[in-house]
Amino acid sequence: MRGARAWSVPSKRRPEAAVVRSRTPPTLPDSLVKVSLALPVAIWLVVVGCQPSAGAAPEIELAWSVQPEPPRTGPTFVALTLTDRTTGEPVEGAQIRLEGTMSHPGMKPVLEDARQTASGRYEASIDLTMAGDWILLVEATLPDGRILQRQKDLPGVQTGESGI
Ligand SMILES: [Cu+2]
Repeated sequence: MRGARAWSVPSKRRPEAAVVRSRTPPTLPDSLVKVSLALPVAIWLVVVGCQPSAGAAPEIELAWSVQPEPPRTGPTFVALTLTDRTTGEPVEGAQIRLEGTMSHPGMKPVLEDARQTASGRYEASIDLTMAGDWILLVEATLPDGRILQRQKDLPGVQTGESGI
């Protein structure tokens, strides 16, 4: 008899505990749930939103274009200009590195250095090795040592003439 009782106690408790657990989330006020979800998102937006300008030379304007437009797989010409917004002067002597990458795992990024071809003008050729959505990252080390980073999306790159 004792053995039977010992067995019956846990088997009786278990369903109760399960019911209590399943009831707990809906008893939270809806507004509280919304706040608890919205707050981390808001903090993340502030942190991420601040990143590009923090130490990234916000007064330096980077303009760039790619050829062909729209871009296709194969060699892609990238022209960049750096301008100081406060003076309107071109920024000479920057070291610019381009990184082409895609959002899927296992993708090897393509790295290229740009060379200065005129005052504040830089050029590079980057090989877009696959069709799909590319992201071009530009990292420019300015003459004063600050590092400027910008990103350009190249979505939907189509297969070019070389048929890659
Ligand atoms: Cu890829």
